[in-house]
Amino acid sequence: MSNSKGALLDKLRKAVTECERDLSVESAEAYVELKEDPLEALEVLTNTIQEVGDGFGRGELWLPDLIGSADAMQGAVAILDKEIKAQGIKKEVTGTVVAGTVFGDIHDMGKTILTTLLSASGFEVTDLGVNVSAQAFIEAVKEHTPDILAMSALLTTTIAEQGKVIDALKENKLREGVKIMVGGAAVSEEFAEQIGADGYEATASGAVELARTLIKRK
Ligand code: B12
Repeated sequence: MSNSKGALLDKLRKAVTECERDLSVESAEAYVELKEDPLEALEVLTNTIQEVGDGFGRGELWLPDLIGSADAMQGAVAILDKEIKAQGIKKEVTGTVVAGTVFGDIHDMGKTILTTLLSASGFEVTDLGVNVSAQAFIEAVKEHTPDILAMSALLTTTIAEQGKVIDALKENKLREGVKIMVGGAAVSEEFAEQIGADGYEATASGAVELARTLIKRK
């Protein structure tokens, strides 16, 4: 197979579907060497892992398939992330963000793509990682006084945590000082409004635009 852009995107698709981490890493490296847009490759990877997730949801695939596909995807994401960060290195700081995936949830990739794009767009980001308790979010808001708090949740059983964090911020009299954006596959615009977040976006690039808008409203 050639190493044209189209062929590499096909290889990335195949690598995630067939749980081939080495192929994923090699293809991402070759893609970056071509100087093609890393966001396009991330979009292909995201769509492919979602298809894998749908197969799992329908009972056609098993947890080891999900783990293998996620592992393969992470190999490529790390390389594309590095490239995006390198491209955004000289940007001025436009605002500060504390981000994390909520308690009970270990889904990492969407949150990591989000923090990478925010960093590349000039935001100073503190990434708290995954499975972040409401208390840990509160401590981080106290410590870093960010412009924006960004929370990710992928499970219908963990989205309520986002509301809990907002309530805890109110109890600690910290809510007024910070804009809150929420996202992740299980979250919707309607849910975001219901819990009193300041914004929701379905994609990480949309989230960067949202972050810029929220900063202007501060
Ligand atoms: C990969 C994956 C895993 C991997 C995660 C690996 C890792 N290190 O992240 C592993 C195998 C560990 C895993 C585990 C589980 N998973 Co899972 N997983 C997925 C899968 C296939 C893809 C998620 C992903 O990474 N997508 C790619 C990223 C780039 O997309 P994203 O996260 O949605 O993020 C994008 C946007 O949402 C947005 N975004 C993300 N965060 C934020 C935040 C803000 C503020 C904003 C504005 C935007 C934003 O930007 C991102 C880029 O555009 C999804 C399927 C799906 N459709 O989402 C299932 C899925 C989420 N998992 C599911 C399940 C059930 C589980 C398990 C419970 C399985 C089990 N029986 O153990 C466990 C739960 C573990 C836990 N406690 O968290 C279900 C959830 C069902 C539900 N309704 O709750 C799904 C939907 C699969 C399915 N169809 O059944 N999973």
